[in-house]
Amino acid sequence: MRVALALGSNLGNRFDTLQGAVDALFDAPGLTFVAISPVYETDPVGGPEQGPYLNAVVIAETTLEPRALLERAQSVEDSFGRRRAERWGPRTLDIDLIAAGDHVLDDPRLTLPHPRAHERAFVLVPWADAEPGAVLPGHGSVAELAAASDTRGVRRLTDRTLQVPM
Ligand code: A4P
Ligand code: MG
Repeated sequence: MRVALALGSNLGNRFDTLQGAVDALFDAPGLTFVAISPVYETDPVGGPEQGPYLNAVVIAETTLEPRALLERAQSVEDSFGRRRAERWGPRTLDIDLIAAGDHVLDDPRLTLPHPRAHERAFVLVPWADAEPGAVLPGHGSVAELAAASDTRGVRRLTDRTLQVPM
């Protein structure tokens, strides 16, 4: 099954956190790397006043069930000191499961596709870079959604790229 994971950080050493998260995600069986996007610096969307994020999207193939993958993502968040204090508040690391094959789930603990992905340039733009032919179930072409989204607060980092996990 093909999965898209969105990574975000706006506290601490944001770039090193994203790289560490990518490495940690693939540092266990069941997940095979496919592609990674450039890193974008993005204006915060929603929540309290907070600093800019770095965001990226990673594409993988997996044999894991979506819930098991979410658990892995959350344990990586925890290992980077994630505190769940305030919804949409600043965080060292957020890993969202954006889509998992054509799974549609309506459980608050795991909603698939991610309920806000289709309207968020900080997800759509890097996703379209990493997987130009991607389709967001229920919404269509990710590249078209990205092109139609408000990208004013989304700036590509030109001097640094994430390393592919070993
Ligand atoms: N959950 C349900 N579905 C999913 C899913 N598909 N992927 C549940 C991940 N988690 C999912 O998440 C809250 C609960 O959502 C989890 O317990 C999980 O079971 P959380 O990570 O603890 O809290 P959160 O991230 O603050 O909440 P939420 O609703 O996921 O926030 P969003 O919508 O992800 O927004 N602005 C910029 N520029 N860049 C960002 O990355 N991120 C957010 C977070 C807001 N603004 C941002 C960014
Ligand atoms: Mg989250």
